[in-house]
Amino acid sequence: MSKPSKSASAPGKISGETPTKAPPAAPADAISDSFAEPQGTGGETHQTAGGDVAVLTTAQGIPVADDQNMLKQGSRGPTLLEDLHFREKIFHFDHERIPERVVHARGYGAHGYFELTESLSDVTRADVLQRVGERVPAFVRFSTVAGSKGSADLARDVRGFAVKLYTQEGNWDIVGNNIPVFFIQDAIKFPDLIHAAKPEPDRDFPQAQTAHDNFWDFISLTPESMHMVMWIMSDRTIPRSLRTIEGFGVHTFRLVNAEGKSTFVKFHWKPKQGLQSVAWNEAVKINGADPDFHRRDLWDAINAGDFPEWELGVQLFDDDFADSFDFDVLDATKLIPEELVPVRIVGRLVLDRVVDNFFAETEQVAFMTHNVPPGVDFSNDPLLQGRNFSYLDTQLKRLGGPNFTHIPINAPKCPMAHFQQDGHMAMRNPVGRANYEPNSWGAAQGGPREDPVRGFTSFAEAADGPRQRVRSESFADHYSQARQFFTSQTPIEQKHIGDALVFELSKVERPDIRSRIVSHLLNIDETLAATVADGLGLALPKAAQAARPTIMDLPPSDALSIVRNGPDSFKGRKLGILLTDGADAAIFNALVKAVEKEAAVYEVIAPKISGVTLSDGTTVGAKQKIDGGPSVLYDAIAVVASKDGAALLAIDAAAKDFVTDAFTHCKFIALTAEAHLLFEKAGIADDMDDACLPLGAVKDAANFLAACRALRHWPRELGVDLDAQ
Ligand code: HDD
Repeated sequence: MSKPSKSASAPGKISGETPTKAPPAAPADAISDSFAEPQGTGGETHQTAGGDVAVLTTAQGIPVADDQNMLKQGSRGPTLLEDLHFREKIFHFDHERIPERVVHARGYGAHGYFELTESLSDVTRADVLQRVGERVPAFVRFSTVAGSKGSADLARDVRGFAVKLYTQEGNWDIVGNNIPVFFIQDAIKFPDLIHAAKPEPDRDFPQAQTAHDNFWDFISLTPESMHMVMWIMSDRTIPRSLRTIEGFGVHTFRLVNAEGKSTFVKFHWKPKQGLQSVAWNEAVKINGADPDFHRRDLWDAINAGDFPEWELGVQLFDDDFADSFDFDVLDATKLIPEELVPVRIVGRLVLDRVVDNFFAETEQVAFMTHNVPPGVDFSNDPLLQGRNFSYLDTQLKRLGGPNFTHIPINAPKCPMAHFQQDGHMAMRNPVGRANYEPNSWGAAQGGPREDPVRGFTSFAEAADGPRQRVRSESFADHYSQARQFFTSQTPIEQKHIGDALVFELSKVERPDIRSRIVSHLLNIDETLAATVADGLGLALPKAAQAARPTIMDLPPSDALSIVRNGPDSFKGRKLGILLTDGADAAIFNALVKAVEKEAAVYEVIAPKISGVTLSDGTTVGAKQKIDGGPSVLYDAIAVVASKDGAALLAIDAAAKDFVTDAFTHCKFIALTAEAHLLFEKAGIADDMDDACLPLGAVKDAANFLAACRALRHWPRELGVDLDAQ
């Protein structure tokens, strides 16, 4: 039976519609309620068609008798213009799309909550940061930056990490990325950066990639981007999951307390799942095997009750620290190492509910950097100042009018009262005579009125100086923190940075652009520059002229490495079990038990999607047929095969790829003795190492899952990478 909508008891009214008598400050609950139940289309307000089934109607509520045929004169046409149902249906369909975001077009969102675990009442008056244990609703949208809405999830790209907290003092948006720095220092360069990164304008390719001339041309002429370049060439831009990325507010913001005292702050989201990325060769293959890899992973995890969680951390510092720091805290191409200013954990963000409707929530959500509650304020970072204009402006184009705050996902969940009115698609309309302030209509003094105590006040920073277009001298060091990032990486991570640079620059057609990048690398790390030059077959150029010499001895920071910040369990990770008919039932069952004990998940991959019959006669369903479930979709693999099953796998190209890819991507592998034949025929039997474990007895399953906690066996990589030989 179809679920009756809220409006079922009020015939003729679309669910979510605001009653005409609603006060100007419609209670937020009335709006958010429309998420609580699926939005009706009005159809269910009519009597049913022969029982329980709701009658199909037009958007005007007119019952429809035939949804299969247009209205025609005779049986073979012509078609008649008076066909109101056809015209309305096609009219609406023709207008279903809204412009995709100019950046961060591909994204995926989920609902949850933020809970305060440590009060910041000493440094801010923001209500949401006062009382430990209190929760506010949250919505998070993760995204890639350069690709269009239909691009693949594993593009090498920065990930957006935009958080909307529905506080009692209005919406607070922390619109961040999974990288704590940015390409540019001044917002006026943003259109240039994005034009250069997006597909080239004459040919409209490449899609969702920075591996092309325009991007590297711009970068090579923009030395301030070098720190960010180190981050985007690291594995941070090919995360294993949206659940395994960090988030950063990037800019220096302010917290302001009740006395008007300001403290600088940088925001961090730290994943409880630990940091994890995939290998580049793996990312390329995931994009083909499952372009929705990240969104599916988030959807599946939340629906399975494995709710991803992040800690909110703050780095707090004052003017004295800012003055003593080697770099300008207003420069978004710099970070503050955690060793200098520790990250204080003050809250947790949990995502526990997927959306009901992608368009209504994830597509229409509007994040704006200027959405901050009283007690949070901006710094003079020129990138942040520019963003504060751009985000409001872009919503007008994207969402079609000034009333986008009436869309439930964007509506605050606290009381609202103002005199903004009319405009396209006004859903929340004031009643009564007064639409201006001050007025003397109504009870009391005819509110709503300002509140100088509770209301938002800007930090009273004094500013002076001539009006000019300049870049501050204090922003001039472009290489020191790039070097610090590089020296903070483990050897395998350093290797991946070199590999990524060689890959990207090998897609650049103009040798002078390649060479210009290497000239910048020389100011960062000479070995890296030499590796990249060698990988490109390029003579080492002269180092780029630097506005400031590189500080060579900034101390490495462990917090900047992914490998050093991984999880200590296999929880939430996925084991792929390649299973054949006649496979040992005891071993399969032991594997499943060990997976469940580790709070991990598994999928069965089989020669046929109908599944397999095990040695004891039990049948097991398959999630994937072998060529639809390549090993790149799994964190570790096990091959549980019978003798006959292994013989069949050994002549199957997809099965051979399954094990060679897993091996190349440094994954942990478990296999029964019979399955060895597959590894022989795949050509990897002789190279098998400590991370390839036997499944000879039931107890081996638990040992294998324990080994998987290390996630990858990186020492293997040098053995299989041609470049490294
Ligand atoms: Fe931006 C979207 C993050 C610089 C202009 N940005 C957007 C989103 C994220 C970021 C996560 C997607 C929000 C969503 O899911 O809807 N942007 C950043 C970060 C930056 C940054 C971390 C640097 C620290 N952005 C930046 C600058 C400008 C913009 C300098 C312009 C002056 N960004 C936009 C935008 C977008 C956007 C055009 C496109 C869609 C939207 O805003 O709502 O306004």
